[in-house]
Amino acid sequence: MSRNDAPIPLLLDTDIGDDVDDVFALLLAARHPGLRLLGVTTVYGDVAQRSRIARKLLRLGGHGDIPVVTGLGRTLDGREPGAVMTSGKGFAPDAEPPGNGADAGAVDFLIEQIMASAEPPILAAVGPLTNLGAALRQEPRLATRLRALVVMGGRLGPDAERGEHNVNMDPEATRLVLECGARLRLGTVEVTGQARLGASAAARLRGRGDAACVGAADMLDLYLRQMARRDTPMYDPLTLTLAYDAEFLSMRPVRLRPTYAERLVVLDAEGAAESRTDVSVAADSAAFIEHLIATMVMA
Ligand SMILES: [Ca+2]
Repeated sequence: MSRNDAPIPLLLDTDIGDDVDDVFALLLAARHPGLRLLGVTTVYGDVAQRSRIARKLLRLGGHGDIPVVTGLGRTLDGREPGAVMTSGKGFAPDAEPPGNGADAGAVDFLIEQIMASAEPPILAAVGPLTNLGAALRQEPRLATRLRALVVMGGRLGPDAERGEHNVNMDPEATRLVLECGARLRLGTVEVTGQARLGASAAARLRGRGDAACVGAADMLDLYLRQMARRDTPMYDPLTLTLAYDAEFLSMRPVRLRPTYAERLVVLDAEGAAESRTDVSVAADSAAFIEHLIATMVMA
């Protein structure tokens, strides 16, 4: 993007609170100068708590004006996911006063925002695709109103038959998203997982950043302890860069051939000269991690 371009309007749909990478995607979305974050929606499982975590992080960072709207906890086939909350435990209060557009219904919110936006927005999803699937089912014209759909999800390559959490958890929603016809940019798990953040990054964020960065660093440290990991993949924020800049992920146009089963969506991709679907093939992880930290501490 050139310096004079207006920031791209963005909606972010997230399952923040489990894997810690959503925290970094949220702050990147709120802070990257190339983006204008219209709102955040939460999805999958304990969505009320996910919304509280997102609100608290945004508030700590001075972004309390960005609406956070609670979405669907159950999948489209009615399954109620169990509580996990690995990274968000203890971070946000169990209850808080209403306000900030709380609990207005993420599906309606997404439809309103996308249909009303003067500039076609980007919708980025970094959790299971239930909210997006429900919104597309309710308003199929969404697909033509989006500048692009950016999705962290799917697995290609030798282990493709395992699928990937975000696409597996709600196959019907995944089908609605993959078949909607919007321009789709997919950050796949085997590529976006190459970028990892560890304790040294947490220390840098704590040393140079504001209260939101300290909150992110605390959640990262807690997550690393709970998972007994030295570092952890940054699938979501690396995928989010597809909303403003393709510098960190190399993409290729493909025709996707998904296979749907219960809790499993297997992707097969065939190269295409021209396609409205691009998938990630390589990551510049070191450059991305520097970019992520620099953008987070800039505010
Ligand atoms: Ca996520």
